[in-house]
Amino acid sequence: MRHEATEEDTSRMAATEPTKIRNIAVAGHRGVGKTSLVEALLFEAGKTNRLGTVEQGTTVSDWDEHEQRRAMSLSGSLCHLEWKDRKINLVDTPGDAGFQADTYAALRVVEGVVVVLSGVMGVEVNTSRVWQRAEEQELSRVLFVNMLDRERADFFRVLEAARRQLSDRCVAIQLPIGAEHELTGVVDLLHMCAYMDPSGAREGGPQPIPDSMADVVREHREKLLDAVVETDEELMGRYLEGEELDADAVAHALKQAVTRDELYPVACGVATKNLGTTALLDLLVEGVPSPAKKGTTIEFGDAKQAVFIFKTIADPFTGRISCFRVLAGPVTGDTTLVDPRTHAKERLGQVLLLQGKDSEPAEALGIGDLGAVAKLKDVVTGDVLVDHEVAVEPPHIDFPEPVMSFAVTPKAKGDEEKMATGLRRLHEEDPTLLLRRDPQTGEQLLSGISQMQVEVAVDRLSTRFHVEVELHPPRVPYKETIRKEARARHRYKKQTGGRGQFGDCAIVLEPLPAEDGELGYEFVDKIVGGVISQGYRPAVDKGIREAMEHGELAGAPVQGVRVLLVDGMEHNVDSSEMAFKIAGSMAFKEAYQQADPVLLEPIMELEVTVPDDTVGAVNGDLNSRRGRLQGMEPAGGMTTIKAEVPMAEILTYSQALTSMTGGRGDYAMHFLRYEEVPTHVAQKIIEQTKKEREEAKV
Ligand SMILES: Nc1nc2c(ncn2[C@@H]2O[C@H](COP(=O)(O)OP(=O)(O)OP(=O)(O)O)[C@@H](O)[C@H]2O)c(=O)[nH]1
Ligand SMILES: [Mg+2]
Repeated sequence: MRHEATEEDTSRMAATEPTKIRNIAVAGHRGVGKTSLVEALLFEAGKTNRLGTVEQGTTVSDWDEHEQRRAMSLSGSLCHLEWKDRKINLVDTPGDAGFQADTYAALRVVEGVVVVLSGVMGVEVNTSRVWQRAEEQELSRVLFVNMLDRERADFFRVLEAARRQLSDRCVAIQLPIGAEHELTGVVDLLHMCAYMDPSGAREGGPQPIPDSMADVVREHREKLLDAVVETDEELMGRYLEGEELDADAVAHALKQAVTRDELYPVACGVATKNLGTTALLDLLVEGVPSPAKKGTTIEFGDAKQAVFIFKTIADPFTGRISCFRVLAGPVTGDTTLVDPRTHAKERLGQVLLLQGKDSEPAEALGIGDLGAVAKLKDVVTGDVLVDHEVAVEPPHIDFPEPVMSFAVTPKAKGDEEKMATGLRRLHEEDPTLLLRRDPQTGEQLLSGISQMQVEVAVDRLSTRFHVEVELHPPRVPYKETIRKEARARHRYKKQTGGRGQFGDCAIVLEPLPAEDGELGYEFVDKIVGGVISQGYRPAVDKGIREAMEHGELAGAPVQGVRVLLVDGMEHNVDSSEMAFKIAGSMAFKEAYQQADPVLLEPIMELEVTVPDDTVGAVNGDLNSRRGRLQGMEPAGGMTTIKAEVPMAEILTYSQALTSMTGGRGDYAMHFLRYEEVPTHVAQKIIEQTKKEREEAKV
């Protein structure tokens, strides 16, 4: 259910009315000019006095030092501007696959998305992903074909690609005048005017459309009108009667169509020259719904005040900053809300408006508005805060799963706690960055979506938390199991003076088939006639479990075993739990050797998306990594390859993929099942373990 704002909600405070707000995420593939576009929009609207650049690290939204060093966005950035009496909140999102957590969270708090495309590359992997997400959230979308000044840029080719690959309801609302280095301006097909290239200055206001454009403008204006009137019966009637439709009437119908996701207008320009921003801003105001029109799907029960936290910035000095959307309000400073997740009261000291890293205090924020607040106690991204406790289900933000892990160690001994604290703070900022201890290997594992994401975390640990750490490939969590039945009997006996030790047990090992893909363990007590008394039998089980923690082949845990305790003997003075535990453990080790033990390894399902011309190389490489091809799906110049690959072979896949595809490849993987390691590979692992054990002994 979408909650719609009513007038009464907003009349109490000097907050911006929901009808006058536009919440827009700027999203798309990596490096298509999203940050540059946000910079240009802020500049055109008079929020800044100069057009910053990504190269020089002077943009409003890439304010973080690591973003500036890498010349790319690493997290979402909240900005706002005023245009034609409307407040436009912009969330600049990162395009890199490793940093999509913020992008996905941002899509929960906006009504509209400006999907930015490169005029050269067109629809790319992350363009489609973002599109898909926006589709799921039923968000209104506007496309912006950027970089039209670049060599080989072609607006019409990209328009066709978008119509083919994203939706056939994409329709041009602007056209470029000229192309590549001869691009001189853009035409606004809605208001039938032109804007000439301001070369980085403010745009100079509407101009007449050059005569040379007459034919192509007529053709595309007709397509636009056809598309718009098709969604509006009344307008269709007037149009068919030959009436000249004015821009307001068309804009009104367009907004309705964009609101209902029936049309996706395609705008264009050059972000770094500030070309196309006036027409785009007009379109955001006139063509994209406000929170009053579209509202939110996030639940807040009957709360009179409610906010949804969509982003957390962790700073060691200023503390935690939480960005939120007002669900019910207005919300002012000095308000106390409650977090139903923790039941804790959270006091909102000062409500802030963010402009990249800068903030200014706001008196009140109304329904639908986006803002921030500092120093909340236990709030995490995804929480809903309300004025009184209501049972609400916090929205599920379907963050991507971490796919790669690195073992992480501090360079200086004793820095373990500092490292863990820093990583916990970074996890608050980016929920897809996880630190956990591998129960099997004991290593601290830092997991994320891409290697770069993990490396950025390491850089941030150094600059923000002053801990230097090292990354290592993690150990593969091997397992061991048995292939056949075996039996053994062990008598543990020490009877030299005083009270001795005596435990004796006979066991049978059997392979235990996996249940739902999980290998288990079962202990079956088959003792008859009480040859071992009841009290000692669990000790045998315990001894066996301990022995199974480190199998004899490669020290990996043993699973998939059923143990039958079939016989034994006890001594009425010398028997003890300890003696039976040792006997159980020894009997297991003896039987295990004869039960045809094998090594198991995790198999991952891998999905690699690469440019068509690299498919051969990528497949060949997967083959050499013991990969098994499951299928290939080409779409729009890219092919998605599905394969099953042993985890051990893709621990360092990202470097290989980058070099094979020139950085244009992308992959994701998840755990599938355990499989037996082929003998020749297993042999090497077993020998390696042996060597390590011997070295450890010396
Ligand atoms: N020629 C040209 N270059 C552009 C244009 N827009 C952006 N660039 C350049 O392209 C590069 C990437 O621009 P960004 O604005 O960082 O792109 P982004 O989409 O924000 O990138 P990520 O946030 O890392 O995904 C920078 O070097 C920009 O200067 C454009 O319209 N024309
Ligand atoms: Mg960016």
